[in-house]
Amino acid sequence: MADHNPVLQPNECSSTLFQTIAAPASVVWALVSDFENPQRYKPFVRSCRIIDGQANQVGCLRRVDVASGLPASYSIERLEILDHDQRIFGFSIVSGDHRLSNYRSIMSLHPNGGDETVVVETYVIDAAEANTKEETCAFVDTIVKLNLRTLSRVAEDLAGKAQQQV
Ligand code: A8S
Repeated sequence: MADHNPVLQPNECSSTLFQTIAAPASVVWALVSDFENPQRYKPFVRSCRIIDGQANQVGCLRRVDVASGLPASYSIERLEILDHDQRIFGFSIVSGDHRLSNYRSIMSLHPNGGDETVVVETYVIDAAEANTKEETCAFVDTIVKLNLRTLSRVAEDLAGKAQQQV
């Protein structure tokens, strides 16, 4: 089971977001589990490369460069969990020129019958210095919601295309 109820330290905040996608879990999982290519569904990601370890092996590190105009330009992230059987994916942010401190996220996929998938994503983060927990979570929520909505659109596109080939 993915842990969507983390125990929080006093300086941490957390949020859980849900997205229903009209595509099979296998299609959504192919996108989510591709640690090397977050740009497939994260609209702010400009490019990404593995900088340590073997791609898609737990413990490997990726460098993510993000679009200009954001309060940061890059992020170094570690693959923490990759469970293909239960479809659970987790990563943490270990450094970068942003203000997100001690960020980690876990995502699980749940087939919903009728070829639908429910994605549940929970993140935990330290409240940014000079910001309240609410402000920190509001900022991150905006990014994660946009990622999940884009994931939905891309997966539904792929599923639609797959169907046309039958
Ligand atoms: C994710 C989640 C987040 C990514 C944030 C929160 C980020 O890529 C962006 C802006 C920032 O200020 C921080 O699943 C950082 O990717 C879009 C560069 C890390």
